[in-house]
Amino acid sequence: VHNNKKCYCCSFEDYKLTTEWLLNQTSHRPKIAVICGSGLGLLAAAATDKQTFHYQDIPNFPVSTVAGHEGCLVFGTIGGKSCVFMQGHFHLYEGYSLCQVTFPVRVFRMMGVDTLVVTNASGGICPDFKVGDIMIIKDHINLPGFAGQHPLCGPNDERFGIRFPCMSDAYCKELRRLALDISVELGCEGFVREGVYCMVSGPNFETIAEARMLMVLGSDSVGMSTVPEVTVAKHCGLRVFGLSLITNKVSLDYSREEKVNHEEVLQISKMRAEVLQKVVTTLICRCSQDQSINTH
Ligand SMILES: *[C@@H]1O[C@H](CO)[C@@H](O)[C@H](O)[C@H]1NC(C)=O
Ligand SMILES: CC(=O)N[C@H]1CO[C@H](CO)[C@@H](O)[C@@H]1O
Repeated sequence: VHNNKKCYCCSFEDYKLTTEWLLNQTSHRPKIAVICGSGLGLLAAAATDKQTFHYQDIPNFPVSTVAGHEGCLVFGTIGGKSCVFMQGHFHLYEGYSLCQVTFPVRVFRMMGVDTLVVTNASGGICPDFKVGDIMIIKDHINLPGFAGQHPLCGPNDERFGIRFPCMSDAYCKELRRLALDISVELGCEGFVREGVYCMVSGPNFETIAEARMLMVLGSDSVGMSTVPEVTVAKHCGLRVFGLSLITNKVSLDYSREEKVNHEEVLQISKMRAEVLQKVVTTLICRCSQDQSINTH
């Protein structure tokens, strides 16, 4: 019974009700949805004509339990494009089911969104990465998924997508290229990288042995979120673009006493978070809404 609930807690009607409710409350008809990672709330600040909904007021929406993590859905316009921003998202380690974690993604799809932008913070595993680097997510490793913690477990609802979705092109190549072009124009290509994001459930950080394993598996960075949302987005046909801010270096070496200057780390993260937000807003302004770019 427990397993059933975990895998199949939201029906099509649940998503539909939430979608209808939101469309009734706002005249925005967003094509782009942005999941704002921690410290990246400014993404929504760049928008005009804003309309904000607290998660607790939206029917069926999961509510953030963490104190000081207020959740809001913000509708707004950037560069003439209607967008919706999620400020505050849900993690497996907080005890949410994967169905709750990914609930907003299907609602976005039903509202008419065609592009999902995910942003987050992660720990750098690739030895070349430095704190403050911005990683364009090229691909991911769904480690919890390997162990059956997968958002698409359970009966498949064909109205959202097919039973066995392809994941080999989860992160849109055109948008990745556009982001690289934008980073050159903004003069920040020196700290913009591309890499593979690996998801772990958390909440503890990796042991050294685990971190070494993740490196051997081909991970460039590690974090505790994002992959379930991307998986569900790809399943229902959304185009996905992801950026991850490297906020720390994962320890890979027993002999090294990492002396981290936390002050410095916080400062550089804050500075680079602003650059990341600039890249995303420019990308939103520039990206083509033509779905045909997605069909190769
Ligand atoms: C949306 O508005 C329509 C028309 O006013 C109403 O019939 C419907 O019940 C509303 N739906 C929700 C979920 O609020
Ligand atoms: C670091 C990481 O992997 N995940 C972060 C993603 O963003 C949320 C907040 O939006 C943080 O709480 C997570 O720690």
